[in-house]
Amino acid sequence: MKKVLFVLVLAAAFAFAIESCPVEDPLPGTSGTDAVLQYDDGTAAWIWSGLLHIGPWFDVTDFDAAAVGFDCNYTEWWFYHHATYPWDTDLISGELWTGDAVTWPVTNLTADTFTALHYAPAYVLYSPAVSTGTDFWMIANTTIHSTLGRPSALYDGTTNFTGVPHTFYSQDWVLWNTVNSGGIDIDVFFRVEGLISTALERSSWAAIKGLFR
Ligand SMILES: [Ca+2]
Repeated sequence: MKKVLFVLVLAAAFAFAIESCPVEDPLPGTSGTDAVLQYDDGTAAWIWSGLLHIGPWFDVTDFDAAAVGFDCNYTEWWFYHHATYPWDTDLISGELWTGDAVTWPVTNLTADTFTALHYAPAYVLYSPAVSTGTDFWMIANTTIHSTLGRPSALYDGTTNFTGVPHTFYSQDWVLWNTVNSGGIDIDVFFRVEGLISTALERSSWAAIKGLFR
């Protein structure tokens, strides 16, 4: 009986643990094409486990100062199965939400269950594309399929090119924290691909519509 109790207590403690460890076999740089937006630097450095909602807040004007909108064709998600943090599932909910780092995620745009892969990209394709606006969240929600905050996502080991943190996590959907390894706010390997619309494109289109009206 004592042994059973001990196992139960251990399991309960484990379920709420947030843990992280370095990647043992870092990939070389894998920066994306022009159409792929990413805050991570392409060099895998950390694995974090036990996070319930994780994701980057995308501000498309970080990538094109003239951006006025974004139509997302697909999202790209990287996970890592580390022996120290075995997965209880490889299923996860990949979600897009409106919002920024002031409002946090506000309105759900899409949610799709997909299968996470070990140290390889998993893709969620959108047809039609999802119009996100210039500020939006890409969130991995582990609460639907896991009781351990898994699968564990992959992170780099650096701040990003914007100078402000873009990857945050929340355990209660209210308080959001940066993912901080060794005093550095790092970036999750979650990326989006899509079409950036710019003010110029919109005004050109208006002019064309005017011409042929
Ligand atoms: Ca980084």
